[in-house]
This record gives sequence, C-alpha cells and structure tokens, in this order.
Amino acid sequence: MSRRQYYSVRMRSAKSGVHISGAEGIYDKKNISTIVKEYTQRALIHDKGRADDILLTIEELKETPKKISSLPLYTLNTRNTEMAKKAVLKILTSVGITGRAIEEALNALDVGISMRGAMLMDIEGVRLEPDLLRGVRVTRMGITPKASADLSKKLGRLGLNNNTVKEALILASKVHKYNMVLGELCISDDPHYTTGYVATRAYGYIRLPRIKKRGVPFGGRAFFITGGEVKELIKYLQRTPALVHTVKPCTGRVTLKDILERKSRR
Ligand code: WAQ
Ligand code: MG
Repeated sequence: MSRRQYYSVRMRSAKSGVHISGAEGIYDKKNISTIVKEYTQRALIHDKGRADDILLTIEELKETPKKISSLPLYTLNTRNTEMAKKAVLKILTSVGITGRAIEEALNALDVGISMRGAMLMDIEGVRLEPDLLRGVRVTRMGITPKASADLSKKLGRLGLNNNTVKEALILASKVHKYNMVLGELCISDDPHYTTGYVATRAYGYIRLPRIKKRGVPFGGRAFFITGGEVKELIKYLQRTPALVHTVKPCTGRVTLKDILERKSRR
C-alpha cells in the first residue's frame, strides 16, 4: 500500500498591493480542487474588499505531517482592555514569563506597525527573531476533515464556528506542541475583530474578548520562548507539517479564577 500523500495548500490575496486575506491547510490530493475553489471565493469576497491579486501555492509534502491534538479552548469573561491585559499578565507570569516581557510584547503590539509574522521573545522580553520587521510566519498546519467536523460541532455550540477561530486554534496547536514555546499572545490586525487570545500548553487556548478597542487597524503575535536552539524552533514553525487529528473540549465563558484553578489541578 502506498503512503498517503498530503499537500500544503496556501492562499494569499492583496488589493492594490495591500494584504487582504490568507488561508492555509493540509489536504489529501482528492480534496485539492474543492479547497482551491473555497480559498479563491474567500479572497474574492472579503470585508476588506475584493482582492485583485490572489496567490495560491499547492505543495506536495515530503514529510508525513506530525499528528497533533488541538489545545482546549476557553473564552474569558473579559469586558474591556484593562481586564483582558490583567488576565494576560496573570496567566503568562504563572508559567514563568516575566512581567517585563509581557509589558514589552503588549507595547510592541500597540505601536501601530503590523508585522507579517510573530515576534519571538525570551522570558525577559529580549527579541530573538532574526528579522525584527517581518517576524516568523508559522506555516504548514492543518486539520483532518473528521477533526474539522468535530471542531465545527464543538465551536458551533458556542456560536464560534468560523474560520478566524478555527485557523487561530490550529496555528496555536502547532506552535505549542514545541516545548521551547512557553506562551503566546495574539491580537488580530482586523479593525473589527476585538477578541484576542493567550495560549500555553497547560492552560490551553484562552480567548480574550475586547482586548482591543474597535477600529484599531493593527495587531500582532508574540511567542514567548525559553532554553533551546532558536534556529530549530524557527525551522519547526515554518516548515514541519502538523495536522490536528483530535479535538479537545471547547468551553464557553469562564472566569480568570476558573482558568488559574484548572491548571493547578493538573
Ligand atoms: N504566523 C505567525 N504570525 C502570524 C501569522 C502566521 N501564520 N499570521 C498572522 N500572524 C501575526 C501577524 O503579526 C498578524 O498581524 C497577527 O498575527 C494577527 O493576525 O478565538 O485573526 O490573522 O476569536 O489578524 C484571534 C482570536 C484572531 C480568534 C487572530 O489574527 C478567536 C487573527 P490575524
Ligand atoms: Mg488578520
């Protein structure tokens, strides 16, 4: 029997030279034409306008994707930026990241420049990515059709079954599989999308409603990392294919206290 052949399919679109949308996944050969059609539609019908330049990449994977499970998902009851930032600080300091590093990341996400990729920060807040303007892009991740249906069902119960949540959860699930990564903070660069998240292996993927004020057209991502070879980490983030096979529970509103207690019970 021949080994199953997987493809990384990636889409990037722009309008008058400005980035509009992107999407990616890992697919079986037989599903490529369906997904190409879906991605093309997404680029042509977008809040930010209709793309005039759509780039599709279909790449046969030479490596069997690493099987991963999704991080468990929660939504915190944060009502404003202050409450959300306080939660970020509590959660990330409890896994060993310094307050200074977290402040540093929050400030960098607030200066109004959007990077294409993520910052890499050590626990003291020192930036470690080789290209400080671009950051590091995570690519070559996806979810199996079965797991995707399961995730849609779980998110659907919470009214969260959309591509933004699904894709962010898949990305974070790949990133946090790597032990050097202690935590992540993400704020969307979409001016209308005010929910961000913080993620760690022990706590999971924790959504933070209203971390951003409506209308702010920038955002960003930071990965907090510790002890190890940064080059190897970057290679993993950029190149190692990872495919979500199993979906962990997705939970509705919780308090910060719930989250912090849940971890200590592990
Ligand atoms: N790899 C690394 N960094 C990335 C990538 C990537 N593939 N894609 C985006 N970024 C960085 C980049 O700096 C963007 O400005 C920033 O992240 C935000 O990207 O549960 O939509 O695509 O409700 O705007 C999070 C909340 C939404 C989802 C995340 O991110 C939820 C989102 P965006
Ligand atoms: Mg965006």
